[in-house]
Amino acid sequence: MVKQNISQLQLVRKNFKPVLPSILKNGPKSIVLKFGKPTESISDKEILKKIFTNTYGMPIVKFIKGKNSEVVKRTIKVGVVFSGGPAPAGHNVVAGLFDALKRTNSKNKLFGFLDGPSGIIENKLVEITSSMVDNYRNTGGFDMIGTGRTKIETQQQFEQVKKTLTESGISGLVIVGGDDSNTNAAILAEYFRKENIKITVVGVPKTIDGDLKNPYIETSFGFDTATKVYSELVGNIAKDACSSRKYWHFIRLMGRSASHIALEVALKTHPNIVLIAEEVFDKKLTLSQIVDKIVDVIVKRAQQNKNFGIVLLPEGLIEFIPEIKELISRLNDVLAENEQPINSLLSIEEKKNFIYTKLPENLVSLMKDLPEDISSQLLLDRDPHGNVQVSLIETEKLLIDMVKKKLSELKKQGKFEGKVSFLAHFFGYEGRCCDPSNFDANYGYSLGYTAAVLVLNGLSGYMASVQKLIKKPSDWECCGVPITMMMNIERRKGKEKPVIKKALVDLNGEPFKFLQKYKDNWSLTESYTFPGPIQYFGPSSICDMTTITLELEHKKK
Ligand code: FBP
Repeated sequence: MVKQNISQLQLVRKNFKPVLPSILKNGPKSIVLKFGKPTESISDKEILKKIFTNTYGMPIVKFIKGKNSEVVKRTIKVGVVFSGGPAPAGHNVVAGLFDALKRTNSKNKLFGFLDGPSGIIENKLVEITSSMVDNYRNTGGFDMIGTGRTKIETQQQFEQVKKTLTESGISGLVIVGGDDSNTNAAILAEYFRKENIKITVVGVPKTIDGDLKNPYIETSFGFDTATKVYSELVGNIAKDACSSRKYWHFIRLMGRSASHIALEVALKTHPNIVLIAEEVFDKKLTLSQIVDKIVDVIVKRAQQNKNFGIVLLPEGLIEFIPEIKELISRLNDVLAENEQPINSLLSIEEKKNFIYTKLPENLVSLMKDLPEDISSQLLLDRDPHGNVQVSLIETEKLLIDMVKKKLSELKKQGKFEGKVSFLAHFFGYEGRCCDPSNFDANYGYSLGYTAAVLVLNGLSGYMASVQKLIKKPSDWECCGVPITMMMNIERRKGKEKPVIKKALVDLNGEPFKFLQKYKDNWSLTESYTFPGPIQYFGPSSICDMTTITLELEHKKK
């Protein structure tokens, strides 16, 4: 745990009181549950039914007003853990959880597992006190208890988790994480049911990437704040580009698989070019076709004497370019199947040569054609969930490299005359720990409160859900959604695994359609907008607004 030094802004901001949805206002004692019909997973129903024999098909649980004396009767110890990358408002989730538990019974206790899921395995926990919570209200980061990416998957790890929780008398566990971590929550819930152990596991949807969403999870907390931070930075760069008129800025934005961040930032800032990975995949665009498209805009702008511009790309783009997707997928299998021999080789050259012997010829030559840095970055360790660490792959530099080559070819052919300079940027870590926007502060706090209601009522294998998010927070609705409903089977680390399906950018959805309508106009003009920093004080129209994505997605509902 890191000691928190408080800035002037945070001192004032500490007093911000998140607005609760009216259903939560009188606390868990005043909420009764309404159970819906049995549910189904989105696909692979039969396989998932067999894996989740005890928790598959549970109903959605709505919160309605009423007296619930059951939750008051017993005292309960609950553990909370952050899992995966930080996202703004994590501390408000803990605050909401803490306040709801204490309000129900002042003897209820909340414990924080340190440094992510490994804290549960290694039995590292602290009791969360009111002074601790007060210190972190409305602040960014996960530093109150830390986070990590350990995946709880082996039988031994399950047993260690059981030991930690049962020995400390913890009967509720709240996992604050993205799709992989919430998948873990569902697996743990099933394990405890199977073992007949009364421990309730509940998930909270977190990730700046915005890809944990579905009809019940309208957005994950953190997406709003992070995209506001990136939009401010992109707007500032656009202003610089208009002022000095001499650089093309290639800006890679976080978003490991889905391009929601790039799309939202584009809607907020109107860059000349934004690459949406899902569109690239859908249109089966090759790397060189993508480069041609960028070059086309650069050449046209140069003809207008505009040798500057803004290109946005999601970090996940690299995985969606069909030929590279195939390469990564084969590499994943080769790396998983040959862990030992590859680890025993010392130099990257030796590793590459070994891997070439395991790949088909076309992929070997593709890999050899990539710049050295990029092909080496493709071999970096996968995260514990088997994902390529795209935040470490410098796709913006790859594109700049290829664009430069293409422009010099055009120059040689006498088809291009301009002088173009390029700058590469990556915005990711800059946005994950910002103090939450009003939206995220309210949303995170409400999710924490909702998770407490689920835990107090013993609803294991559920994810906290707060809906109707484009309304004012007092009108938001709360419920519990069975995690198995969001699952399907996917190939991970060379094996078929049950996982929550990631929500990619919907090419028929309103946000993408909106982009399509304006992007040609943005490419040749300077239509940039400059969103400026997040505002915490001032008119509600500026301080409380949420994402354009959420507004467009819900405008027709
Ligand atoms: P989560 O899915 O865990 O929320 O993490 C999102 C993210 O910020 C991605 O955008 C990024 O690729 C990744 O984390 C970086 O991971 P790390 O923190 O391990 O470098």
